[in-house]
Amino acid sequence: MPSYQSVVVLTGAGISAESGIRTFRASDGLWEEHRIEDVATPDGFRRNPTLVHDFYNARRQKLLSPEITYNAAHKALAAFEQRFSGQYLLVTQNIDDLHERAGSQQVVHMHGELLKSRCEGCGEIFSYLEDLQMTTPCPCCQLSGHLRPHIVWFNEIPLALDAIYSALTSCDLFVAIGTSGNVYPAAGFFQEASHHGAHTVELNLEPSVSGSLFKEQHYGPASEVVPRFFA
Ligand code: BJW
Repeated sequence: MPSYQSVVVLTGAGISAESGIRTFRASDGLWEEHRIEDVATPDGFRRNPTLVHDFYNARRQKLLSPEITYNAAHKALAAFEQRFSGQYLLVTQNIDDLHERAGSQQVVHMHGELLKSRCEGCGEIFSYLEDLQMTTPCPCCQLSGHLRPHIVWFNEIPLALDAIYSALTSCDLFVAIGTSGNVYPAAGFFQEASHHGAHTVELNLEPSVSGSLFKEQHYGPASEVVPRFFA
């Protein structure tokens, strides 16, 4: 890899696919079994909070099960961060914690974190409570019925956008890994970086929606293409 001063990496569900976590839009993906508007929108949560809590509690159990571990792609990014002396930001759309488990330090979870909950009453964020239900009181303000997964649902504003756009405008390398490019604003990040002069690279199993617009592309499983690119 040529020398760069400032690198932004965006990851999506594809980087965790080989770790046993399902992606969203594949034929056997997560959205095949659920209506997005029921489990991943604020309106869906208002209509049926129990369904939404059950959906996320099941995914928490899966994430915490022994068979789920980080893979070579997560590890390669953590190793790159450790040896890279320039500016580096890892932005993930993923709500799992596999980047952190692999050793990544500077991770921005723009769509939230599965292992956290948030109180809609007082705004406090904390480690999720086992089998979170609407009757559980908030540990901070003691209000019941206000706890929700700390997840960015459709029509909600993603997290840390100021820091992300600031990094995008000053990076000279932007790499998107394992994301289909269907969900905004993340799907537009490569254009923002490119507009400010960055080299843009797509690493994915197959071309994403905007794959041909990246300046460089490498296709294959993340566990192979990511370690090769960041070697
Ligand atoms: C591999 C691999 C291997 C497989 N190796 N690769 C019309 C109506 C309503 C809203 C909108 C609208 N038009 C636009 C919007 C906005 C909306 C949006 O983009 N909708 C589109 C669907 C059209 N976006 C929002 O609502 C966002 N908020 C927003 O826009 O706020 C307004 C605002 C923004 C900015 C400034 C000011 C205001 C919020 C979006 C929240 C997304 N949330 C989810 C759910 C999270 C919770 C959960 O997990 O349950 O986030 S949706 C889901 O998609 C999840 C993901 O992070 C996200 C992206 O998916 P990803 O990662 O790309 O996964 P896949 O499955 O799509 O792709 C996997 C890829 O991996 C594929 O390419 C495979 O080939 C590849 N792959 N195996 C390498 N082994």
